[in-house]
Amino acid sequence: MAILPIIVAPDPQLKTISTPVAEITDEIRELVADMFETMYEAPGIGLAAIQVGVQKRLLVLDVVGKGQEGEDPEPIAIINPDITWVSDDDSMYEEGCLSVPSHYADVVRPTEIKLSYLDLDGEKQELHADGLLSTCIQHEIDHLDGILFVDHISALKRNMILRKLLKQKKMAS
Ligand code: K1U
Ligand code: ZN
Repeated sequence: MAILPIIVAPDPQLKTISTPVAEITDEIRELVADMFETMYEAPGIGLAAIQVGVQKRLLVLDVVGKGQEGEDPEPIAIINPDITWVSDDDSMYEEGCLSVPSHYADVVRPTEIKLSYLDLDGEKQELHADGLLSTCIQHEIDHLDGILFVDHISALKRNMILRKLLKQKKMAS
């Protein structure tokens, strides 16, 4: 297993639309294992493949363990997700992102969702999610469509955050 470098915004790769996984191979299983290790080490509660430079519709999450000691991990790997239903009511959550480090903002999303996806055995699964799980899944699926949580906030706040990140990148290079 390996800890993979996480791409930080602004970066054109984070704006790309990822393509469906055609076949669940050993290479995909190895990528998933590396993504879990990267997510827990960060620490984070989710990670999309594009954040580690792989343009595939694949994400991992664990909102139970939250990367903290004393909590039993509940890792979920989600391949080719398809949101089939969203609730009429919305919820607000202060989101963060490993690709937008040290910045947080309130984002409004549907409270509950239903989705179908493939698990690592290629079996179709259905999931009804609410609370943080629902928020995190929607955030990660946004990544697969080239959308960051800052795209849900005002242009003024977004540009301020992205400008700061760009300045940090320039200073580090
Ligand atoms: O970069 C990512 O997509 C992961 C992101 C997921 C997320 C967080 C909050 C709302 C929606 C989606 C993170 O994991 S940011 C870090 C974080 O939230 C966290 C880290 C350690 C413990 C608890 C939370
Ligand atoms: Zn993110």
